[in-house]
Amino acid sequence: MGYFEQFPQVKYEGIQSQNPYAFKYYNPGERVGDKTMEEWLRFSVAYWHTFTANGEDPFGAGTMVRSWDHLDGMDRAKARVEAAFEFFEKMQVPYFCFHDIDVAPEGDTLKETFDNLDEIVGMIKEYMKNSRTQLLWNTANMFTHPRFTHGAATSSNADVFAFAAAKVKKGLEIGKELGGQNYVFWGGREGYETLLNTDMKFELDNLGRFFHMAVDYAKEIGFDGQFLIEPKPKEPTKHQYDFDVASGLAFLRTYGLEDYFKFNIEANHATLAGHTFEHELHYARANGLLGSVDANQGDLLLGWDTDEFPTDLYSTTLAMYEILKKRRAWYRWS
Ligand SMILES: [Mn+2]
Repeated sequence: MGYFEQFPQVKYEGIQSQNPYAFKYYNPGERVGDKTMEEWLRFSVAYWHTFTANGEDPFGAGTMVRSWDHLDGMDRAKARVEAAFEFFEKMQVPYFCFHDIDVAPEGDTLKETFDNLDEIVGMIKEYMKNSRTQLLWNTANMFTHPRFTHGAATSSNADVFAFAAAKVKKGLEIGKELGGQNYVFWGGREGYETLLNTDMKFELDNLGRFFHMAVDYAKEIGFDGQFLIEPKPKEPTKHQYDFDVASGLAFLRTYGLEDYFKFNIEANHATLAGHTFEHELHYARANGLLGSVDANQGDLLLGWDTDEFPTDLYSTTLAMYEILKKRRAWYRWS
């Protein structure tokens, strides 16, 4: 039995279509210049928003009702994989992405957590054999558990640094196992609230060391996915070290990492930094470091990260312009 049996496969039907389960503008096979829309856009489903997060906010409980909620632990994780690949098939989406704890529950120990991950990753790998959907990127969640309250690679606690390193090591192995095209580092709680108890230089040095260890390990195991930094200026910490593309670029150059990383630009993170989405895309592109895009939008009247679907046509058009300009193919087309 499927989770989305009542829904047909979503196909392009054009702007005249009244079918709510049809693409009105996105026609995957339609050529724009010398690429198809699908090749330009490379859509990816985010596992946490779509299958794992329950919609809770600081004021109240979750609001999302999933048909696998009655299950617990590994049973729920396995049901999510089944639902996810059914959804990918219905949407004909070429990519997906996930944090480690989106797909498998944490155990009481790191070993138990990794055993859970191994089992679920094995299941995902099996499903991928019969699916066109590939892994755009995976990442390690290093911000939800209380141990990360003061950061991961920039934590003041050496045990936390080691724990985070183990999670990234595992994440790189999973990326290799599933053929991930990128590996993402979002800062999470890599930042601070007050300088009175923060040794900023020491924390940044540790972050630089951490990334070098990740680069070295990727080389060691032959993982050739692109490393991406996803800048965000604040939330959850007041001052996040990867504030925007400019500060991220300065960090990478300071620590000799600029050859190993590109940027994953998120629209809502750009606006939280006081930039437009296209500014961040352009800054990354101008430096040859535009890697991937989290094409959401925020709400300027709220001022926090709302991760909404992009509906602002002006912003979306300018963002797409930057993406088209990035590709050499566009110049032939123009
Ligand atoms: Mn966000």
